[in-house]
Amino acid sequence: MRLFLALMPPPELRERLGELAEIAHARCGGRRMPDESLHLTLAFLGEVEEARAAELVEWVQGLTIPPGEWHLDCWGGFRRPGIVWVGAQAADPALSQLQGRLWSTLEPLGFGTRPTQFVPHVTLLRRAATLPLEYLPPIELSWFYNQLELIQSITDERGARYRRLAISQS
Ligand code: 2AM
Repeated sequence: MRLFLALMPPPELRERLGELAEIAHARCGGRRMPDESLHLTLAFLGEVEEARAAELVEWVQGLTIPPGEWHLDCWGGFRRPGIVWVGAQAADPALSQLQGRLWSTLEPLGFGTRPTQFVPHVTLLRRAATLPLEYLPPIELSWFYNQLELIQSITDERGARYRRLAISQS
């Protein structure tokens, strides 16, 4: 099964991100991420066997993460897959530390490979036709988090949908 670790936005922020996705979609086209799928990926694990996924569930359920606040203040794009995202201009030391700490456990256990770069972002659109990011409105949002989730990505003919397998301690 295809798994990743992510922060899920609290309801009010999810709604706000959904509105931004709507605005971006009107400008850029492409496929808008459904509100319920909006997230910040901390670690993409790829395909994991079911037995090993059970280990991850147990690990995540016992995990406590330091609470934090992430400030979102910019639009961004990954040109090739036409991804439009929102994120932060400045690096966020707390998020980088959290991501690093997760990979320090995951990598030795053989769960995927630590990426060379970590650009925290929330994908709002995929396969956008154009990326006229300069025409999109300014962003000033705060994301308070204190838990992370282990998510399964299930792909069918309608695209990918996400299922929570585990959540860390609050
Ligand atoms: P994205 O938001 O930039 O597309 C579930 O698929 C999550 O894992 C998505 O948030 C996606 O990031 C990320 N993801 C998917 N495939 C990936 C890959 N090969 N490497 C790193 N992250 C990936």
